[in-house]
Amino acid sequence: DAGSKSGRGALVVLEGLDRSGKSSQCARLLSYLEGQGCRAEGWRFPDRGTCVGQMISAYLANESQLDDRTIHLLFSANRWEKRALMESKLLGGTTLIVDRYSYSGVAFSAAKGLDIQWCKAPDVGLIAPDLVIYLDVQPEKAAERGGYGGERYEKIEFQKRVADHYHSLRDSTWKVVDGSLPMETVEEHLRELATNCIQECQEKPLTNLTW
Ligand code: Z5A
Ligand code: MG
Repeated sequence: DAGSKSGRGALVVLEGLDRSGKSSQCARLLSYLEGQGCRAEGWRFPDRGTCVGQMISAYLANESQLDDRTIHLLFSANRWEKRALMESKLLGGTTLIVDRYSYSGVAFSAAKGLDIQWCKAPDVGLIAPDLVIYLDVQPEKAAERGGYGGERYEKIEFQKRVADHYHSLRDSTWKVVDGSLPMETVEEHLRELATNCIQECQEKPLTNLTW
């Protein structure tokens, strides 16, 4: 059938500091890919729609208090509860454009002072992305953008520590894009990166995250 002939879908993750433009770019990339006739879905983490996601959402809105390790494990559990569906979508030929993933999990918790190896451990065995696009924006620049300051973590000093940890997580699947460029320019870069990735990984097996 057409699905197996065209191979598996790609797992494309967008990462970056708060207000770096991830959600805007995910939406633009998704509509571009759909317009090209590519089967694609937009996902995001945290997925606030599940029971675990609702606990995370309350925590982020400062409506509940949770120990740092507890919330870390909830963020990871929120990815694990979507793993089986993620795998079947990818194998069925659907490309997933994912707004934040395990790198957010590690970078934010490590920025609070938790041990980085401890932070990585619960995500070992999740599906490894084919491409991680990091939208690089200075924390000061990001803070000038709309909507900043509402939720927990939206403080410049904290964001700087998050940026340092993101830096230490970069591997061969990462592409860094200057997120301070105009939205349309960023969008052009992402189209090219995603299109190449989707073509290249069609025949590659899925792999698991090992860090
Ligand atoms: N978190 C965690 O701790 N552990 C985990 O495992 C995970 C997450 C998965 C909520 O995430 C929090 O959870 C987050 C990390 C933590 N920390 N905080 N706070 P979230 O994904 O739900 O966060 P969000 O509320 O969706 O927003 P965001 O990610 O911070 O923003 P964004 O998606 O990167 O940016 P945007 O909404 O697309 O754009 C922001 C504004 O900038 C908007 O007004 C745009 O019009 C503008 N913008 C965007 N691009 C540009 C350019 N190129 N030029 C000028 N202006 C622009
Ligand atoms: Mg967002």
